[in-house]
Amino acid sequence: MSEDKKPEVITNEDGTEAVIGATLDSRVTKEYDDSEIQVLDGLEAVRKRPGMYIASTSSKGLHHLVWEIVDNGIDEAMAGYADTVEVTIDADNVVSVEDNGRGMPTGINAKTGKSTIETIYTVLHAGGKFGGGAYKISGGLHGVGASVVNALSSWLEVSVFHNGSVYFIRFTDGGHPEEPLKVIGSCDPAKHGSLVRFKADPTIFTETTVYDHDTIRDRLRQLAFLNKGIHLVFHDEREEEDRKRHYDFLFEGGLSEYVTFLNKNRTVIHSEVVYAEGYESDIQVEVACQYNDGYNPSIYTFCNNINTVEGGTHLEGFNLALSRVINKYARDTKLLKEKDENLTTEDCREGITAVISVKHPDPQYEGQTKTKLGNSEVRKIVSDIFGTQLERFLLENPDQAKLIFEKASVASQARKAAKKARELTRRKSALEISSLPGKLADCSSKDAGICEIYIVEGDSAGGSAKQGRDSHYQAILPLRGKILNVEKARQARVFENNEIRSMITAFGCGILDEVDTSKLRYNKIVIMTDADVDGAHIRILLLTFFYRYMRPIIEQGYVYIAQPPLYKAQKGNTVRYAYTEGQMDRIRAELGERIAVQRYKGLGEMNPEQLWETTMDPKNRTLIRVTLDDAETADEYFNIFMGDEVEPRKNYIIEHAKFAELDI
Ligand code: 28F
Repeated sequence: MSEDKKPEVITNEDGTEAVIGATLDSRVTKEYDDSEIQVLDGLEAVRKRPGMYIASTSSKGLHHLVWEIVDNGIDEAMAGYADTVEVTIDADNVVSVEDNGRGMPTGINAKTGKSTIETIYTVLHAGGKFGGGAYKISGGLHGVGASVVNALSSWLEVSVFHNGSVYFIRFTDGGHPEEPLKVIGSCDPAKHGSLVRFKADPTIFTETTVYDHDTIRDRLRQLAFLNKGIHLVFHDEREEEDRKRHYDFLFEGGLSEYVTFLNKNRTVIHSEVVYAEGYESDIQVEVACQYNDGYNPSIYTFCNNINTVEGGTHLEGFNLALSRVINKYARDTKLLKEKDENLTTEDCREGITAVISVKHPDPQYEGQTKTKLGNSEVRKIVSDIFGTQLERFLLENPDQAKLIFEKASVASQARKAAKKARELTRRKSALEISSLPGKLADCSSKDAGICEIYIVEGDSAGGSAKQGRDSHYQAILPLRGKILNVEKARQARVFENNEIRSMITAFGCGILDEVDTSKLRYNKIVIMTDADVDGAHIRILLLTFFYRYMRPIIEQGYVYIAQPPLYKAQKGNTVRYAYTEGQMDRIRAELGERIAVQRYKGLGEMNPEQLWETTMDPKNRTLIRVTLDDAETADEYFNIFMGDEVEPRKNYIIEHAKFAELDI
């Protein structure tokens, strides 16, 4: 880590200059004036079609409300005017967000004739992001504006603390002000900032208005890592036993601490985190990385605090610098001999944990989910700033440099071996139909749009599934015993594994960077395992394989988990199945005492008809779709479950006793 390093101007190879070891001062020189707001539209449209503004009205959309208001506080903090953003969730799921910034402007807006605050909260797209001028850098992808939050709230209150006065306005029923903004009292003249409280409208968020503690905690912690020096405080005032519910996240080390956090359950191969920061033009860059003994890279990229899951030019700049600098260092120090080939980027990324964050005044996003950074100038800026500081790290820490080189060098040898193994697999799959695995009971339809494949644990359950299925569109692939833990195996071994080869050929979509989901032979890939700990383990092994080798099939929602029943209850001719303990209790209450209850220990105990009826028949079955909201969380799960460290795994299972129902 760079301790007390002085900022310094470096000259890049092409003569351009960058400042390293310093944070860009992103204050704007121009003062905001109350006329700078564009007036576009009213809030009714938002209530009519909330989906157009917040993507969904499910739990995800509900959390968007919080992110929007938090982002506004963070913007004020990023601009250098606030150092704390505090989030509180009250017992009744009322959210409060407060910052200690300048306080929103309390004057009158020339165009609307109303207070700026009323304008910001009632006019669609009114705000610095669209009006321009208030902030150089603005976080948040949605940028839907505070007015959308207001529109979708039963009530919302804004308080501003400024020059000893408390300004206040309250909106009800989707954004109608009760009264204009007014001073309602006085406060300590030293106090300044903005406070927003709101209650999500349950008639809009019909699924739930209950916030998820972990989701909010994780995002606030992430924001604290991404914005060093800013406190992100979280109070969850809702009742919950045995749980710590207050957090104050503050990371002076920024991304350096983020990488340490991400590597906490891993074995690192060198002691210090490589850290780089600097800026060029108006673009701020921060990068940290450290290698562990694993085989997969875990690289997270951000632009303006948004997780750019599809990568982009900042990631490209990082990749370029990483291999360029490591190869140059290895050549200069004769670790790489003249006859040796260069290490590839992939070699240099094996086992790396890295976080890349850029802050850009005018980000352009591309890609399917608009989470790929497109600004081309960023590539070189990241490459220059990270490259310079990585090179220094290697020169100043020769012992660690050697460990890093050796890691990449072993990866390079393994890559060459893996290539041979992959070519074998590929040749096999090129033979198409004839090479489909022998164990696969394929379906007769070739229409991928209706076809499903059940991955079933064990031959006996596989037998029942084969007999019970609708063979027109349901294929069965039985797996024997536990499958390989790909988290602990190199590619070469992964591709030698028979169960894994079977899946690759059966699915037909390819692997790694060659995955093409349009070639999938099935529209649903269903994991069907016993409802016990072993079943859960096999499931997580399968998901780990999909996550590491076929991530798009998870991202695009092709993977499902079947839910076999836990109990069969019978009274006379009435047969009922229970999939949870709670359901069983209800069935007991309904059918009364004299009932025969069978507890299923495994799928194998069900006859083919029962298995069809309870778990495979689209009319009755429940499939859980596996989703991947947040790669970091998923990565953490897979690492905890599949990594070497036993303690975190134990703790995790204790903490999440119901992990069998985990919806990753
Ligand atoms: C709890 C959420 O929303 N904090 C905010 C400010 C400060 C200013 C501002 C906000 C200009 C054009 C909008 C103050 N003084 N926390 C927050 N703190 N907005 S939001 O300006 C309003 C923008 O449209 C502010 C001087 N300049 C800006």
